[in-house]
Amino acid sequence: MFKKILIANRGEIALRVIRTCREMGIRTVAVYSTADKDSLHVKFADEAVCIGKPQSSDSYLNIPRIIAAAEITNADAIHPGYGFLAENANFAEICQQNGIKFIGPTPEQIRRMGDKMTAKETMIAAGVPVIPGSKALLESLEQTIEMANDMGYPIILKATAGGGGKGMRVVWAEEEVEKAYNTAKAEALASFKNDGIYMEKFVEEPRHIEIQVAGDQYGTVCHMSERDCSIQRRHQKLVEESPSPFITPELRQKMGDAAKKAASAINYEGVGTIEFLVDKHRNFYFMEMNTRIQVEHCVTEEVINFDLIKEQIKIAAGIAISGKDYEPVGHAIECRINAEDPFNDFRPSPGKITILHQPGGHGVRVDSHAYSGYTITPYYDSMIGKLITIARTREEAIDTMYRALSEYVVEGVKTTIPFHLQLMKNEKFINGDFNTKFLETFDLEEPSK
Ligand code: MV4
Repeated sequence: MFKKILIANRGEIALRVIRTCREMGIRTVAVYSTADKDSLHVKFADEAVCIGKPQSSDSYLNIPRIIAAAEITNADAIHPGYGFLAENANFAEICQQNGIKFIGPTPEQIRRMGDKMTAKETMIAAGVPVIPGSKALLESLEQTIEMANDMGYPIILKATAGGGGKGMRVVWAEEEVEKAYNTAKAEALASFKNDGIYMEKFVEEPRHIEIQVAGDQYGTVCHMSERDCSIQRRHQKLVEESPSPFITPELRQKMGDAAKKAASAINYEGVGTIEFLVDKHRNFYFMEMNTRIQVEHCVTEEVINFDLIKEQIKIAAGIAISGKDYEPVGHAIECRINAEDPFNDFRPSPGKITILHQPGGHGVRVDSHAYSGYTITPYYDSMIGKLITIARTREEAIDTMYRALSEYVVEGVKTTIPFHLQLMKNEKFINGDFNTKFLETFDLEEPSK
């Protein structure tokens, strides 16, 4: 087992990894930017190394400085968390070249899934259902128009280097193809230095349902059920839950089997997530694979009663997994508590948290790096914490969430708490009647003055 793990991240996920390392008797090294010198991950780690100025490119994205920090502290592994370098194949490769174990998949596996057209081709070959569309990157405007006319509208153009919504264009009629083709390509080039785009039939009002998987170094894979992440706003998830209110045991087994096929196809090692789009007829299609631990991993942990960070570390250390799949027991919901103003277009609201009281009690988990006096800086994401509730039924998990949200006190910055309070009382949400377009028409009631 590793003796010392460096965490190449910050915030709640750095703290989350430190907690599991403590339980496993593994020493920890925090790295931090000057903006984070008072952060809890710095205080809770056994050692801490300042790696630069606040800007991510000077600190959490600076590969030479992170490798240097690992070398001077003698760390034998690096946990990348999520975001930053978590899906950077070059970083994983540089760790490898320096004799430091990257806790995650191999550089080849990251690359294979990072290019969306390649990932899709891999899934077709493995027999995983994908959204009907072009079999390769689009070659010209003429070819694109012809293909779109054959396929029938609406269609969607996507950047192969994209993911998470960037470089996407929906096209409803032939007259719009040219503009969409040109702007999608230009946006892809500007964002990713890669203008490759492909076409799919546009699935209207889908759900975003993802399956958590794990694979070890010996080819064994398992699935750990689904998370429903349909409650999003501009590709930012706000609420996630497991199990999905839309999924039947039969569909769970089918999607779980497809997810395992996907992971097996690349001999995936580590924990990962297969994202599916699910249409209103419960047809499901592979969308992307995330080759990292995700923000919302906690809801899965709570319904399968299992530490996914511990599993990542064990897999990286070469320990075999059992191969049995995990069924959800009870229901878990996560609300992301961000320093954003829900009454002002969710605009970031950085600043000092003057008073913080986090909820507790039966069925409540809070993963947060914040404390009274902590400052949310404008340099990184605006998450203050994740509030997770666990109960025997979805109804009870919603009731517990409403109660816990009501106890949450954050003063000094605006937060998403008022939004979540209203969502927990929304009839459609309560009935499980929602899809990825839900928040576009959600009527947030202004607070009474
Ligand atoms: C789609 C789609 C409909 N049809 N593909 C958004 C992010 C990227 N991962 C893929 N996305 C979508 N791809 C087809 N063929 C709708 C979306 C989409 C979406 C997907 C999941 C969650 C929220 C979303 C919000 C808008 C669009």
